[in-house]
Amino acid sequence: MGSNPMGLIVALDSPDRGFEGLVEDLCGVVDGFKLGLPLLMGRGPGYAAELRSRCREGIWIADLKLADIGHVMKLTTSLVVDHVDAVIAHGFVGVKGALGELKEFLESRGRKLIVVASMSHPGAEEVYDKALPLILDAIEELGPWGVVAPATRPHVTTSIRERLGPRVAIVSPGVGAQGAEPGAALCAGADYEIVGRLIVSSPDPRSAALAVREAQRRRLAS
Ligand code: 3DU
Repeated sequence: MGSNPMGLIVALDSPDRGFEGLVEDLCGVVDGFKLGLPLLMGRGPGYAAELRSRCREGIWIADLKLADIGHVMKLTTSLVVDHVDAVIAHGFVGVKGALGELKEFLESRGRKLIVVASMSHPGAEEVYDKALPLILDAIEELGPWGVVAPATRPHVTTSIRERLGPRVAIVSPGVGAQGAEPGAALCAGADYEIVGRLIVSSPDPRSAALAVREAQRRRLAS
């Protein structure tokens, strides 16, 4: 990866607001959009198609945070697979009968799998970090397009990059509302930073996104 050293993906989560205008404003300014479960459940999976019709550029990700047997993960994914480029699933469910089946399904539809390797909230230290070596074993065996790694704990992101090498895409949430500075995860080895509230809750999301980009650039240059 590393083809876009300043990747920025915007997280759209709230089920209570329409994001059509925001997507149009940010189209071409950011590298993609991540649609959260509250939004997809509240508005319905077809809302992904509605939003995407407002911006044909960038990567569109359904953040379903799947954690089930392969059969059920495929059923869930089938509701949005035509409208997005990639789907996020948890890594701890393992490959056999779970992520392996999901990956095969997604690839048969020309879509990408992104697997959570670790998370950005403080509780990730309680379980996720302890299980990280096992989760990375599963990810190595699986070979997904991308993984999720925390911007809030850049040393974890760096260790994931070192272990998995340059070919996997690392997407990194936790910038802004969760405390990480723009650019911190990119410096730690991520390809894309995921930013939600810092941008979508701003009165001027386009200016906020441009400010994040500028902060990423400065941080990478320092
Ligand atoms: O904190 P923000 O508003 O920037 O949103 C972060 C987004 O990233 C949100 O959609 C959340 O579901 C997702 N995410 C994490 O915050 C932490 C993770 O470990 C994985 C995904």
